[in-house]
Amino acid sequence: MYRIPAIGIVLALSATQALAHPKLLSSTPAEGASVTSPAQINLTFSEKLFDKLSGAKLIRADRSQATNVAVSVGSDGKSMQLVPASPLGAGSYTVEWHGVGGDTHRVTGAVRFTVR
Ligand SMILES: [Cu+2]
Repeated sequence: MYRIPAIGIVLALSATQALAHPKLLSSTPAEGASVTSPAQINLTFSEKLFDKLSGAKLIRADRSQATNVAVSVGSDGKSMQLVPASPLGAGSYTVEWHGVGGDTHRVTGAVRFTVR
């Protein structure tokens, strides 16, 4: 009877953990926060992102997209910044982000906040 060597299982598990797909660790503003108009929005991830395959949109309460927002992945690959060209007016916003990390999975998520 063929047996899978234990060392093979250990290597397979550690490879999986090293390439876990990116998770959002934190954001500024935080999920659900009510803030004064932010100069920029920052997202921090658990894994490096490929900047060409990653990005975000800022969506207003009426589902329109705020188009005057510059989106970039930080030089460390683990953060994303959205910088509005002009101050955000009062209301509800959703950051809809997507990212591709080392395991090549496309991961998406959203952060909601309110400008008061
Ligand atoms: Cu993954």
